[in-house]
Amino acid sequence: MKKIEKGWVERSKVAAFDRYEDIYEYLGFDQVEKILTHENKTVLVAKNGVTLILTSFKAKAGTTITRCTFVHPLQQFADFSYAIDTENNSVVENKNLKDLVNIASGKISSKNIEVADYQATTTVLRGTTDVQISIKINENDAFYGLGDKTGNLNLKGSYYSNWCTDAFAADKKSNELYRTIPFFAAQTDNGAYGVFLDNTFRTYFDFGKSNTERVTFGAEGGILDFYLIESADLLQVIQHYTQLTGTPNLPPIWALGYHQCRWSYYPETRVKEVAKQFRDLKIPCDSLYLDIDYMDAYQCFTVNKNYFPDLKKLVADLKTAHFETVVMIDCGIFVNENYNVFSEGVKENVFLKRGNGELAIGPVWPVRCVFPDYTNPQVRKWWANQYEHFCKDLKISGFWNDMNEPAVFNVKAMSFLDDLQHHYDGHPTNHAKAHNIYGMQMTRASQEGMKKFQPKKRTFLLGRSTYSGGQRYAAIWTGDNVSDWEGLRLANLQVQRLSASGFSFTGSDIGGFAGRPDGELMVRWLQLAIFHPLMRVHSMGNHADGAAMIDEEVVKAADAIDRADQEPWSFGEPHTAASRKAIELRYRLLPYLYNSFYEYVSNKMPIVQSRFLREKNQAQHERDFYFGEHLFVSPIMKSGVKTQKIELPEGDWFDFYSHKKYSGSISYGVKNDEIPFFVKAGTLLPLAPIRQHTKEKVTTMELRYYFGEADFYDQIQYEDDGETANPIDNKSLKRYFSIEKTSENIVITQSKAGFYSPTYNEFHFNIIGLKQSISKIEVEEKGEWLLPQFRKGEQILVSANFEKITIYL
Ligand code: MIG
Repeated sequence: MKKIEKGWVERSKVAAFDRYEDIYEYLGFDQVEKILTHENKTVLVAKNGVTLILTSFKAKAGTTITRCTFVHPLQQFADFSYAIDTENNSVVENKNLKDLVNIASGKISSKNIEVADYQATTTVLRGTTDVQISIKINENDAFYGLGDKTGNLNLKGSYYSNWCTDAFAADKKSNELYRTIPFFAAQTDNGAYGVFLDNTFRTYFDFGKSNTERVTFGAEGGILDFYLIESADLLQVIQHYTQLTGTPNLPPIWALGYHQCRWSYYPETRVKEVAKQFRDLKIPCDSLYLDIDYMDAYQCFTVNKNYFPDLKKLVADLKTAHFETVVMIDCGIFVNENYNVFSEGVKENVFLKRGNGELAIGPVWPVRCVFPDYTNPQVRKWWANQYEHFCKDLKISGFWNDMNEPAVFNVKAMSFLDDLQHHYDGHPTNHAKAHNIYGMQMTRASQEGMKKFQPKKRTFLLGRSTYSGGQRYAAIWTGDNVSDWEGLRLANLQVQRLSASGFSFTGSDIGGFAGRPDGELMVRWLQLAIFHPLMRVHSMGNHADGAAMIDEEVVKAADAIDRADQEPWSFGEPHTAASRKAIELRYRLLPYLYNSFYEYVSNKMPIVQSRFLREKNQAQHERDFYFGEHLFVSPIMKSGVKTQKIELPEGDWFDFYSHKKYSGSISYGVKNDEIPFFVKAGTLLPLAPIRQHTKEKVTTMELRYYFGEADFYDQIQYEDDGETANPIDNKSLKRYFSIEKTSENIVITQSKAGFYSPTYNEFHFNIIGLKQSISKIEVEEKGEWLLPQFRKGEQILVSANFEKITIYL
């Protein structure tokens, strides 16, 4: 709840001749006088003119999605949203929703929740300044979501606001961070619900902090427009939210490999050296990054010819060595008449202006920058075209959009103030409304460019600032974190929380951005990141003093920073070997991760899943999480841990390394070069061979069956070539496995759909954890019978086209 500023006086208390700084008026919602239905909408008008529009969205059985839009009499309502994935979600149901609302009190009551106390504050001088509403909290309710916040996973008792901010070195007390994801989900005794407040002004959420009885949420302007998702199941709520706001296309498979970044690798000899070291030391890696120093004087879409005399050749050479190159593109454009992006942009009128018509100029990397208005479709097109040379000629395969909050140096506000004018896709407005979607629209424009100039290939774009729905356009890294154990803990929390907020393709700067980890922390961070869909090492490197541009505090911190390297071999043995082992494991798990990504794209299933998503009342468990449906990860979060107490979820779990079966509460003996993780009994786990990069052909895949006691399991495994844009049915393959168990045998059946032929023809098949002895194994392939030799604990080679494996007990 926003505090009313001093000097504001309620209008009803003011006599006609008194003068105050500003006076305000509250508008509530009660005494409904009129109810109409109009094109799938139920419209309720209160006596004071405040109107509530209710719309129902199609959802799976057992779930309801109700959009509640409150408009007060002075506001104009244009039904427009940047967040909603309109291509896939315009399925509105024809339902009369008037019974949800109590005519006298204006309360919206649904199955388990009551939404009440709508309030809009309008003032003479500033118009609508605040809209809010609240929901009753029950004793056991727990709250999750809100994207990237750094506090406890359960948001109960906390207050957060959203205003995209360049939050260098954020800690657990930080509030406004790089992203704005105004969505939360609640687990209640009777089920679950979610609220997505689709409002791009600064939004705020008070989860019972100022009033323990209520969660209050609102925005500092605009319309109170929210989606109420109700279901028996919390995971369903998250999936429906993700359905509403969309998912990205499948990434190129290389983007799920290991990425090496630093601020910055230059000149080109250094880049080549790093590439060579990866191959020489046999540490797998798929991509290398060029940070801002590759640009000529920080001018986007230019190249510093001293450092990179022939970038095209470098990119080609790296590609020959199977490294993809990813380069940084910022949004601040240098004010320089001799720089075509600036001069052309001025001609085309693409840059943001202030209310008085002046170009909005602010310092970022170049000391004077202007900023494209990405909320204008014409500007997005113009921006997309800037990528032509880099994509088509230089053949750069990935891009990285930074500073798009938009961050402005040297000013306390860290960004622009409200008076900047935005197109907002034909709904002109100022920066107060457009700030939070600026970064999202930048990545949208960049994505457009990449798709235009590499139409056949999948794109990879990494972004920093974004808004709900921004997951459609870019993968996200959590931002400038700190190289300490607390930074590792926050990385774990932030990725879990983003994942529960629609963003599965995320990761942190491994090892930390500011400061330097020691070898042990670096290894533990790499191990955690095996299970983060984006696995990228990044650090501030030798640019600590660049932080001087940000503020003095940071300069002090920077002085204390050791500026050494952060590549996986930079910490000496035994850390290099442990780092290699971690990255190798990532490559082994790629088929499983890829399938989990497919589940995310097709079924909106988050890839990293906090315990509370799968088990009720698990809010206290923050450390351990599920990775896809079948793996459970218990990362090491402290120095010198010898044993870790792990509360396994229900059922039997196999230790990935020792194959030992565990259940319940265990004390696990920890090794330096391993991260504890477990495979659920009943899982068929595909494992790729260790490769140095994803272009290396897989010729045999391992397939492990982790024996489970149930009579039946089934599982799907998705595959395709990992690079062709929009794979369609005949370019992909789905393997449907089912496993049936009787007292005499176990039968694993495979049927396939699609026409993609993988590069491998065989599975190394193995059974883990079967106590009984096996008398014989029969493998059936297209009507032929093969009888491989098999001894327990050994692998057998079976055709990847097998139709049936029968294991006789
Ligand atoms: O003000 O491009 O978060 O990843 O290395 C710093 C330099 C600007 C901030 C990004 C960071 C990147 C750095 N950038």
